[in-house]
Formats: sequence, C-alpha cells, structure tokens
Amino acid sequence: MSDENKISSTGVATKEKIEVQKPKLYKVILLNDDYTPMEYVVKLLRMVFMKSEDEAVNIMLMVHKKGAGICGIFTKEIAETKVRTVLKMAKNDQHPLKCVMELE
Ligand code: TYC
Repeated sequence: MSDENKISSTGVATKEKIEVQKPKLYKVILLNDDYTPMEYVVKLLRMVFMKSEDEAVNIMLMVHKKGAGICGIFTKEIAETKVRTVLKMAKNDQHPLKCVMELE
C-alpha cells in the first residue's frame, strides 16, 4: 500500500490512497514414486526449476525419503506452467512422476 500526493486543478493538495495487492504464491511440489529414475528427477529439477546439481540432488533425495518436496514458490500462472511442464516431460518420457501446486 502507498500514498501519493497530488495537486488538483484548484491548487489544493490531496492525498490519494493506492492499494496494491500482493500476489498469492503457490508451492510447486514433487511427489515420490517407486519407478522414476533418480537421475531423471535431478535432470528435470535442473531444467525446469533452474537448480544447481547440488540443489537438485538435495530436493530429489528429500522427495525420495519424505514422499514430497518443494521445487519452488511462484505466482499462480508460473506455478501452473511449471506443473504442466513437469507432467508433460514425465509423460513424454514414460515416467509416472507426479507434481502438484499448493497455496502457500
Ligand atoms: N523413488 C525414486 C527411485 O527410487 C526416485 C524419485 C525421486 C522418484 C523423486 C520421484 O519425485 C521423485 N528411483
């Protein structure tokens, strides 16, 4: 939220309130399965989420051990695109990898 000072045509200073909404953020979450190769998940995390090798390995291991892991936090449209990209890649490469988004 911010205020903006204005001088009107009558020369009177007025204060106008401008409301700025914070965009809602969504976590993109990768889910574990028993079949998708670990190296494939690491490659996907590097390509889709721009992770370093170390970051990608850590996220993959978290998903493998705990069942789920956060790949990133994004605005709605970006999160939707990331989920769609992951599912499309996995389907194309015939892996059962699942990915969902969740409001922060
Ligand atoms: N559990 C898989 C395996 O042992 C690896 C894996 C990790 C699969 C993360 C999916 O999102 C995933 N090959």
